Amino acid sequence: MQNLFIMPGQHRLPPLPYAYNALEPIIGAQTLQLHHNKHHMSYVDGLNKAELSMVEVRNNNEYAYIKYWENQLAFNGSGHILHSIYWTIMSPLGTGGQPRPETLKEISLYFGGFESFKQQFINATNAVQGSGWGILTWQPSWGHLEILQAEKHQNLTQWSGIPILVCDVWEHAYYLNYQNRRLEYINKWWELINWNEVERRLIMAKRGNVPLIL
Ligand code: MN3
Repeated sequence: MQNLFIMPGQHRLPPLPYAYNALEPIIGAQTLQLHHNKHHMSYVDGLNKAELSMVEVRNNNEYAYIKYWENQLAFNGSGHILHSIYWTIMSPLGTGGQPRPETLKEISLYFGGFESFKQQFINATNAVQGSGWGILTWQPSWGHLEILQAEKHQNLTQWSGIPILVCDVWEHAYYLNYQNRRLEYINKWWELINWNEVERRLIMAKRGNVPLIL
C-alpha cells in the first residue's frame, strides 16, 4: 500500500508528461499552456489556500466562514485531481493505441460492448450542463465501471468512485480551437486517449490503489 501524507498547503502542479504543442492539432499549444499553467495552477493554489486557512480556522476556533472554505476544498481539490488525471490519459496523436484487455473486459461486462460505452461516454460528456467533465469511474462499492457527469469539478459524483478516464468540457479546454463546438472537440479528443494509462489506472483501482497524481 502507498504511504502518502501531503501536509496542508503542500500540493504542487504536476508537470505535463509532454510538450505544450504535443497534442497539436487537436488541442493547440496556447490552450494547453493556459490550461495547465494558469487554470490547473489556480486549483492547486486554491486547494493549498483552503487547507492552510482551515489550519487557522481550527487553531482560532473561529468557524464563521466554514461553509466557504469547505466549498473551496471540494472545488479546488476535485479540480486538481481531475486535471492531473486528464493530462496523463492523453497522448500525442497516433500514440494512444487501442483499449487494453482489462479495460475492454470491464467495459464489455457492464456496458455490453465498446461501441455502447463510447456512445454513452460521448453523449454524457457533451450533455454536461455548463462547465464540467465526463468521467469513467471504477466504483469499488459495486465492482463495476460507471460513466458519470461532473458539474464544475465536484458535483454529481458517486462517492468512493475512482476516476479512470476524464474529459474536461469547461470552455477553457476547447474554446480557442473549437469555439462552441463541444461535440467536435470531444470526438477529436477521443483520438488522443492514452489507453495504456487507462489500463494502468483501472488495474490499480481494482486493487484498491489510487494512482499517485504527482
Ligand atoms: Mn480544465
